[in-house]
Amino acid sequence: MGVLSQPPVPLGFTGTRHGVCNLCEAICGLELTLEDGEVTGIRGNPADPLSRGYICPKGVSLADVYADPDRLRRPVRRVQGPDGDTWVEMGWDEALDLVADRLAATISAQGGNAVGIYLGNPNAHSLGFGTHGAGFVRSLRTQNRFSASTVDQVPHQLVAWQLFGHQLMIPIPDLDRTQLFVVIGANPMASNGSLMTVPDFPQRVRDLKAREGRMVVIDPRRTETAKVADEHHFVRPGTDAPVLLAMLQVLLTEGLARPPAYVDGLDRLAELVAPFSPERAAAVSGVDAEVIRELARAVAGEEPAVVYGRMGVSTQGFGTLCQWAIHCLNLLSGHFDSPGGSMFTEPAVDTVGRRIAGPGRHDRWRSRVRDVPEFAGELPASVMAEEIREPGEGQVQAMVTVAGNPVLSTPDGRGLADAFDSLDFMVAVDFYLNETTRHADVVLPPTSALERDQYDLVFHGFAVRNTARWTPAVFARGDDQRHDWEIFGGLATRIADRLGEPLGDDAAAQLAAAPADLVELLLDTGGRTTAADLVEHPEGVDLGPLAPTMPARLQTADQRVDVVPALLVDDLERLRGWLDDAEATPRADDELVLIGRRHQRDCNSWLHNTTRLTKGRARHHLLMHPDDLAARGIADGGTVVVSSRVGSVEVAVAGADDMMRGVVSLPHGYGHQLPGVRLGHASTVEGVSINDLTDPDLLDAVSGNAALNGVPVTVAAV
Ligand SMILES: Nc1nc2c(c(=O)[nH]1)N[C@H]1C(S)=C(S)[C@@H](COP(=O)(O)OP(=O)(O)OC[C@H]3O[C@@H](n4cnc5c(=O)[nH]c(N)nc54)[C@H](O)[C@@H]3O)O[C@H]1N2
Ligand SMILES: Nc1nc2c(c(=O)[nH]1)N[C@H]1C(S)=C(S)[C@@H](COP(=O)(O)OP(=O)(O)OC[C@H]3O[C@@H](n4cnc5c(=O)[nH]c(N)nc54)[C@H](O)[C@@H]3O)O[C@H]1N2
Ligand code: SF4
Ligand SMILES: [Mo]
Repeated sequence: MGVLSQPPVPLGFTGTRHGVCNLCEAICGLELTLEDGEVTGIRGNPADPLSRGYICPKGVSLADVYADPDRLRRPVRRVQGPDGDTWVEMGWDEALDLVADRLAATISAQGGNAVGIYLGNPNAHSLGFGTHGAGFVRSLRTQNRFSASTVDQVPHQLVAWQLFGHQLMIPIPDLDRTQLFVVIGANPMASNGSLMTVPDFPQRVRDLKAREGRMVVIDPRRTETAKVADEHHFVRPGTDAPVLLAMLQVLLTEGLARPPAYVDGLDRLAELVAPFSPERAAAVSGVDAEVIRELARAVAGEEPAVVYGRMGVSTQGFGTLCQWAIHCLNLLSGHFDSPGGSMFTEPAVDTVGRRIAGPGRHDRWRSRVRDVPEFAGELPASVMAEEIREPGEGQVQAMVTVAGNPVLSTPDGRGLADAFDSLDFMVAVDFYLNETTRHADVVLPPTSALERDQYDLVFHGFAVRNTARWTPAVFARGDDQRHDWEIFGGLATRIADRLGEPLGDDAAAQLAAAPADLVELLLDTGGRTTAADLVEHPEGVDLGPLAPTMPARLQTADQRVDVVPALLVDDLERLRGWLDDAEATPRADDELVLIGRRHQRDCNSWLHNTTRLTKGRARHHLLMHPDDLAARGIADGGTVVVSSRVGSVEVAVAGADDMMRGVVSLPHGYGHQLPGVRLGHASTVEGVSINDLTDPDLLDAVSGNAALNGVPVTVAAV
C-alpha cells in the first residue's frame, strides 16, 4: 500500500473531511461536515484551486445517495412471481459466480458477440472504472460494445483523432483568458460545462464581462446561458453545419485565416467550403447572414477568441461536420494554442501521451444488422435493440449494463426495454433499480461516491486550468459491499477461468491492485506532481494556467494537422445534398422539431430519488412557442400528445417565448415507470421520456452518434 491509501473516518466520526463531487464534469472540491458519522453539511471547498469553493445544488445530494435506503448494497436476483417480480438478496461470491457462469456459457456456446455491453455515463466519473473497466470489458470478448458516448460526444472524439491524432486530444476553451466566447449548442449555466471542465461557470462569465469580453450563444432555445450572454441567435435544430462552414468561408475568402505552421490543407479547405455561403446558411438556419459574417471576423480578430460547441452540435445529423468546422475555425483564427483561444489541458496523468486510452480506430468491424462501422471499439447505442432482436449468428443473447439507464437515455427506449425482456440473461452493475436494471436477472451494486477513492483520470484532462487532486474515500465500505473495481476484477477473473483460459500473471495483478496504487504509480512517473504532494494538499495541487503545447503534443504520425481528412470531408457531399433538398422544398409553417434540455437540478436520469432536488416547480413540461400553441388551439398548461415516427407520449405543455418557433423541447431522463419495484420517490416524479420519441434510425452518418435533436414531431391537444 502506498501513500494514497488512507483510512476512512472511524465509526461515529464528528468533524470535517474533504470530498469531491463526481456528478458532473465540473468535479467540484467539497468540504463535508460529519456528526456522529452522518453527513450534516456539504459545501464547496474554497481552497480548491479549480473549483474555488463553488458547488451547485446537486453537490449536496451525494449525501442523500449515500444515505438512501433504496440504494442497493448487496447483490439482488429477480424472482418472477404471480404478483410480479420480487428481488432477493444474495451473497457476493454466489452472485459473481452465477453471472460469470451465465456469461461464460453464452460466450462458449455462441461466441463473444452473443454478449453485449452498455457502459453508462457515471463510468467516466469513477476511478475504479478507469483503472479496471477495460480489463473487464476485454474479458467478454465481444464487438457488441455500446456506451453513452454515442448518444453524446463521439463526434468530438472522432474529429480529435482525425485532426490531432488521438480521440481524447480535444482542445477546450481557455475561458479565463478569452475575450470572445462563442457557445453553440451548449448550456453550461445548467450543465456546468462539458468537454470543458469549468466549475463555477457563472463567476467565470462575470469575470469575462468585467474584462469587457463578449459571449455569444447560438441555440434554438433562449437558454439560461443565452440569458447571461451578450447576444443570442436562434438556430433551427440540425442546421449548424452550414452556419459554421459559412463562417469558415468568410474567414478564408476575406484573407483572415492565420494558420499555425503545422497546419496543412488550407487550399483544399477553401474549395470545400466554397458552396456554403452565409446567405445559403441563413436561409436554412434562421441565423442572419450578417451575423455569420460579423462573428467570423470577430473570431479571427486581434483579441483572443474561441468557438465552443457541445451536445447540441454533436447529437444531430451532422455532428461530425459541426465539430470539424468548429476546430477548423479555432485552428485558423490565429488564437489556436495561445492564451484565450482553444488550448489543450496538460493533466498530471496524461492519458493521451501515455496511451492509457487508445488513439481511436474506425471501421474495423460493422454492426451485424445495419452494417454501421465501429469507432474506438464501439457500435452506436442506436443499433443495440436490433442486435438483440434480430435472430441469426452473432445475435446478442446476454447483456451487461454498467452505470447506465439506456431505456431512458437512448433512442426508442421503449423498444429497447422490450428487447431486454427477450434476452436469455442480463446483469446490471448499478446501485439503483431503475427502468433499465429492472430488466436484469442480477444487479451487482458497487459502492457510491463517498465510499471510494477518487482521482479524475478523465476530467482533469479537459479542465480550464491544470490541477490535480486526490480524494480518499470518506466512509469505509461495508463488509457486505464491493467497489466497482472489485466487481470488474471478480467477474473478469471468473469468466477467464470458466473459458479455460485463466488470466496471465500481469493481467491478474493489474485487476487485483487497488486504484490508489495504480494512480500513485501514474502520478509519480508523470513528472508533473507526486502522490506525496497530493496527500499533502488534499484541496488539490495547482499546476497553473493552460500553456501552449503545440506542435510537440500532436499525436499525428507526422506531427502536423491535416484540416481536410477524407473520413470527415467525404461527408460534405451528404450535407450538400441535404442543403439542396432543403432549398428545393421550403419548410411547411406547421413543421415542428424536438430538442432536449437539461436543468441544473437534474443529473441525466438518476437523481430523482432525492426530494432535495425534485421538490419545487415541476420542470418536465414540453416547452413550445406561444404562437405554435395558438396555431394549434392548444391551451398553455394543457395536456398534449407528442408523436414522432417512433412513438407518442402525453405530457403537459408550457408556452415559452424562449423557444424558437417551430421547435419544442423536453428534458431527458424523465418518464420513470417502475411497477412492482419499490423505489422511493422516483415513481412520483412526473414527466415522460423524450427517448420514447427519438429515432434510432437518425444518426450522424460518420460517427454513428444518435441525432437526438431535431426529431420531427407533431403536437396536438388531447
Ligand atoms: N444539471 C445537469 N448537468 C449536467 C447533466 C445533467 O443531466 N444535468 N448532464 C451532464 C452530461 S452527461 C453532459 S454530456 C453535459 C452536456 O452539457 P451541455 O452540452 O452544455 O448540455 P445541454 O444542456 O444538453 O446543452 C445542449 C444545448 O444545445 C441546444 N441544442 C439542441 N439542438 C441544437 C442544435 O441543433 N443546434 C444548436 N446550436 N443547439 C442545439 C439545446 O437547446 C441546449 O441548450 O451536461 C452534464 N451536466
Ligand atoms: N434525448 C436525449 N437523450 C439523452 C441526452 C439528451 O440530451 N437528450 N443526453 C445523453 C447523454 S449526454 C448521456 S451522458 C446519457 C446518459 O445516459 P446513461 O449513462 O445511460 O444514463 P444515466 O441516467 O446517467 O444513468 C446512470 C446510471 O448509473 C448509476 N450509477 C451512478 N453512479 C454509479 C457508479 O458509480 N457506478 C455504477 N455502476 N452505477 C452508477 C445510476 O444509478 C444510473 O442508473 O443520456 C443521453 N441521452
Ligand atoms: S457543478 Fe454541481 S454536480 Fe457538478 S461537480 Fe460541481 S457540485 Fe457536483
Ligand atoms: Mo453526457
